[in-house]
Amino acid sequence: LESLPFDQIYTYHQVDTFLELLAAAHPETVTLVNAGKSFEGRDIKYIKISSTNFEDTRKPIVFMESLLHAREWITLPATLYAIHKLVIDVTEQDLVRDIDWIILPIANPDGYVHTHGEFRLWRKNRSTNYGPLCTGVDLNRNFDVFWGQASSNIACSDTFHGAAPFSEPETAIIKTIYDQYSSRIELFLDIHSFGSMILYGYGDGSLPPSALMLHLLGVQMAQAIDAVKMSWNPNYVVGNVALVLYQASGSAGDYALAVGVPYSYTYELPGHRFGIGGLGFLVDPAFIEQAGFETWEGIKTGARFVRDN
Ligand code: ING
Ligand code: ZN
Repeated sequence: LESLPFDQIYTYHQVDTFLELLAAAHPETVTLVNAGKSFEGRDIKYIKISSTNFEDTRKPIVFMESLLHAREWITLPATLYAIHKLVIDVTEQDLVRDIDWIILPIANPDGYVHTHGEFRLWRKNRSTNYGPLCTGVDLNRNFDVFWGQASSNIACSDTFHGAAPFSEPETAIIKTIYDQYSSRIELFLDIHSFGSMILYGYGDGSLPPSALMLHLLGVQMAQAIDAVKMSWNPNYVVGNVALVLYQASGSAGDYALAVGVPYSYTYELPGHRFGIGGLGFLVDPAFIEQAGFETWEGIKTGARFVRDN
């Protein structure tokens, strides 16, 4: 299991085992970090990929994360594909030599486990701190940026923002990554689905001073993906999240911008080819490897851009 076939969706435990074996087999480049526990007590682990065994502060860090939303299954193999290309089948040496990578494949393990069997379309975490009736906080509304302004204060809502910024262990863990590395993180990619979009902040529709550059790199990443995408999928749409999609506060992507990460994007990978409505979250096994392959084109483009600029 040190290398994964790309035609299936892996469980939390399979991914956990994969990461352990990967780190053991590649001690010179991969460090596995157990960053803390989810609400239900599962380990939240990320890997750091680096060609040096010390913190080379001259190197940029690319930080990417997936499954902040439990039902967005296609995002996991896309992230595992990137890990595969950075550790196992390294065809682009420069990406490992010049850049350090922090990759968190399962940001919301409790929610993800819940989608296997219990409730396939679950989105939030599994916090039971908000009364007996409704479970879960939308982790992509729980970050400390415009918190509570464009999200729900109703626990039953799918966009419930929680009691306070970083009230949830899953988001607090991501915050600690920023606290540790924010000055070196040049690119943050939060991988979601679905919609074939590359979105940037802010979620209230206001534009950061870097908006033109954010858009420029967004378009370059989108073009790289579109060049190899399935013909039946639409071209990626690039833009400010509130203008392209809807207003949203407290997101991971906005938080990255707010703490000074210059390039921060939320990818919305393509939905199921025949899925309408919520069925867009379902995964076509025939598309899994393609999703990884095409998304990797966007990731590479972003990584090289922040290295070279
Ligand atoms: N979409 C994102 C969501 O959290 C988003 C859209 C992107 C919101 C960036 C805020 C910032 O609702 C999905 N599919 O989760
Ligand atoms: Zn999402």
